[in-house]
Amino acid sequence: MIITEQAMESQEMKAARSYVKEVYESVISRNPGETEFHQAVKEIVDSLVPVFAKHPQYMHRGILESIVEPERMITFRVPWVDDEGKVRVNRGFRVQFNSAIGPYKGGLRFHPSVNGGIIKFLGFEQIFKNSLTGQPIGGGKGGSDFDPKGKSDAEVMRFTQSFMTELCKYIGPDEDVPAGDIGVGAREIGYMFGQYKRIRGGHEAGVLTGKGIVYGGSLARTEATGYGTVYFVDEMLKSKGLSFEGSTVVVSGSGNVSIYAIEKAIRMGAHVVACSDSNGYVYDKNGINLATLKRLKEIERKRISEYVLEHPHAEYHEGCSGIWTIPCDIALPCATQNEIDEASAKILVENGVKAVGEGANMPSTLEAIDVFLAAGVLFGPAKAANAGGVAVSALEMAQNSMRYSWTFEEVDAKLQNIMSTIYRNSVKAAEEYGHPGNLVVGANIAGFLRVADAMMAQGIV
Ligand code: NDP
Ligand code: 2IT
Repeated sequence: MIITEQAMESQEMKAARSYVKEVYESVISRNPGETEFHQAVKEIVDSLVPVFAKHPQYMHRGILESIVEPERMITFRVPWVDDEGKVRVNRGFRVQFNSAIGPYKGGLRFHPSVNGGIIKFLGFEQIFKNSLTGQPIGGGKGGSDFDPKGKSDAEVMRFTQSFMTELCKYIGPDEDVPAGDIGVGAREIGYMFGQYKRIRGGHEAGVLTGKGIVYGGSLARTEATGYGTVYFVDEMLKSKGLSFEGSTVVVSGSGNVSIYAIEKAIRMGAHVVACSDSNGYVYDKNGINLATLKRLKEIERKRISEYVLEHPHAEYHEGCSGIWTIPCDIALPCATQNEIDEASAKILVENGVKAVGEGANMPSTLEAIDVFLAAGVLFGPAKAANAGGVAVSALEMAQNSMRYSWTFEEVDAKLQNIMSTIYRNSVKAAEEYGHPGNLVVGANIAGFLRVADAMMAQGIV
């Protein structure tokens, strides 16, 4: 019997689909209740079906069942004493997910919602994101359910010192290199670096990234994630003859990623009309005043509602999801996971959104992504669009190793180059594997292949 090429292909696709389904079902049963982790795995495995069909050797070697299992998951107690003298106990986490292409690398998140499933979703995504940057960094993530809001500087210092007293046993410039994420910025990194140095001795600058410039930080790391997201979206826009110039932009959040996405979008000629925090959002039809925003959030650590006290023509609305009802050309979700659900995605599409760039990690639900892709919206998935932060972290590690620092312009030029390479590689992988224009599939595949090849080369470890 002659088997046609098409029938052959569909048989291979069938085998790949059933392999992926089996691994996904085992992830659900082995990690009960970790819904965000399940969601992150689902997005990846669905994208990888054509890869396993084309390269069955990855299936035979069990790459997928290996990659969904962290190499190591560390959980620890973080006791500290608050300003009233009361003992508080938080939980600390570090997931060392995959070291096939380099030392574990990924941020630390301090937020009351942090649990093992959240850290695993973030660490899992980080494997593919870090691979996409083209740099030698593996995937890791960590954090704590500590809530920095409303805490004094002294309390934050005592907590971070206690956190690092335990974490320092597991990290190092060639082993695992943490950085910031939600609730962890320059202040927290500074205290953690000080404690690490005190315990371990020596000045191992490359153990953390996002450090202050005066003690080994990289210029442009603060700006990198937000700028990188805008550079990535600009690449998507250019492919359709569009640009930021004159466009209306909505950016959720008002933290590190949001502030610098807003700054770069404004510099590219956009009109950024809204931003938010976890209490509500501000709509300023004249354009968000960046100087006010930076002062309120970076210096005074105040709520976004205070913006309207200084700009009374602007509107403040309680609640987060309302921000997506504001008509815009470009939406940049830069706050947190699952902030755009199916209903919000539909409203954005009805209002004519042309591009969505994910500055946050997994800000769109799987259903929301389907809405954007079906409507032909240019969609920049998180792993690709927000990879600029970790990419510049890797440049910070490189500078620390060289005991040398590049200028802001040099780092920014490297960042732009990395973002356009990620864009091109994602476009190419999407085309090669039968999903032209789908950057979710393209980024997942391009990120996966490098890690899978490294795992194949290194044997069953
Ligand atoms: P920040 O802590 O600086 O800012 C977070 C912002 O998001 C704040 O405005 C915060 O509001 C808001 N936010 C946080 N949690 C929620 C929530 N549950 N609901 C609504 N709003 C919320 O963090 P970053 O800017 O660093 O991080 C933002 C996102 O970007 C995260 O998804 C992070 O994982 C991702 N990311 C960060 C990178 C980095 O380099 N920092 C790199 C790549 C991705 P509030 O102050 O009220 O809590
Ligand atoms: O999600 C991320 O990529 C980050 N929080 C940045 C990680 C890093 O190591 O710079």
